[in-house]
Amino acid sequence: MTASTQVGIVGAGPAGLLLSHLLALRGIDSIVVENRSRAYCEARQRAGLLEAGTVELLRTVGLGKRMDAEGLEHGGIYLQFAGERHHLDFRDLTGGRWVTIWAQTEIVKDLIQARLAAGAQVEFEVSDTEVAGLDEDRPVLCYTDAAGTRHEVRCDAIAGCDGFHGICRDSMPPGLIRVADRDYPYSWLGILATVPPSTDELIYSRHEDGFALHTMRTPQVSRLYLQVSADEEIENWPDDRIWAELRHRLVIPGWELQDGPITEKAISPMRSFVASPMRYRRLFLAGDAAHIVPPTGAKGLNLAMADVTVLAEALTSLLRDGDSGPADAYSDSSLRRVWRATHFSWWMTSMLHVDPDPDPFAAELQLSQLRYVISSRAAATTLAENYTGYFPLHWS
Ligand code: RFL
Ligand code: PHB
Repeated sequence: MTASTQVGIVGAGPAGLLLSHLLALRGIDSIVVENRSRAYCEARQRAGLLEAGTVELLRTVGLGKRMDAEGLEHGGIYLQFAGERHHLDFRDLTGGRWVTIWAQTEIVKDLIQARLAAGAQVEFEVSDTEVAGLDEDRPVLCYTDAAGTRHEVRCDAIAGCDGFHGICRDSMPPGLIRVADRDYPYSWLGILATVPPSTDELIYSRHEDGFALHTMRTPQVSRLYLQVSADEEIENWPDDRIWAELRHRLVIPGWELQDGPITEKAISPMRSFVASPMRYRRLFLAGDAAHIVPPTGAKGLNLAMADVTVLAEALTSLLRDGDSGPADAYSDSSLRRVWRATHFSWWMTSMLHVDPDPDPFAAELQLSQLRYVISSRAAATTLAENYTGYFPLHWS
């Protein structure tokens, strides 16, 4: 089957779905192809923390209703080390900026519902996705649909929003992409538990036995993470052991961690990865397809949504007005934001995690940096302005 559209989008994660939504607001047609099922995309547990700019964007484009009713606005975080907990007040430090807890699963549900309600073509459970004809003016997106029919869709542009393991990045000509990356010598074990959070705002704890983070999803559901070794296996972590280790790394006098049934647990590696450029002719990469950050800075989802906000404007100029300037600037301008977030995520990760090889020098540097962050307004402001989102997003 052959067809044509303006923008072919690979991947129905937050990047691909939001891009399709934003393009529709500008009157541009797209198709989204996704190799997983709708149910899988809506249930995949991942990010939960949105920068103020991401929240405002979602409101502006008509996706803020449930987020405004059910999201949890936080004006700061707790930083814990050497057995003490300290509060950083983002509103005070940044002139009023904040963050919101609103799960990626909920954003994806709202986006899928909005796209389908608008009559958009979103194809789930496709296979053998390919992008071809990249040296022509109209590249082709090929896929086999859930019923087994092969499709070729001619596009004015293709957006690779297919995550870190997708096919679009590797479809670029050999030698074009430069990669800068870093693997960290530890992983995160994350759980979702049916128990009210034991804290009003997130707790980032550097403990001599490893990092721990207490975050949340709703007033009834907690999300917590533990630093574990890079080759750790989830079978080694029965629920009792997880709660005992969380308690050990998070406890301070006068505070208790409530536990409850664990409904989900998984281990994720920690990695920084930046591919550049994010474009070859009419193929554009966005989100995790182009870059990965370790989750300590809570930047991955925010970066994915920022990329496609810039890309939607660039594609609108290119396809509606015939102006290629913003498309030509897309990679460089996105990479400036990406590298700021990459540095911030690396810095937060390095400051809070314990090296598996004992290193007293590194440990003292971490503690000194943490003492500096909680005692110097300038240092605290650096953390706060990066955490709440340093680069403003523009969408009118
Ligand atoms: P996604 O979400 O990976 O979506 C890509 C989609 O493409 C599909 N796909 C294909 N479809 C068709 N054909 C192919 N050949 C395909 N190959 C792949 C996939 O099935 C998938 O549906 O990428 P996107 O849209 O760029 O979104 C990125 C975010 O998901 C990611 O950056 C965040 O989840 C990262 N992250 C966090 N980010 C934050 O901003 N704040 C956080 O608090 C935060 N916490 C986290 C996180 C990531 C985590 N993990 C598990 C990596 C916490 C964790 C534990
Ligand atoms: C989350 O809520 O899953 C979360 C929050 C902050 C982080 C990482 C993950 O730094």
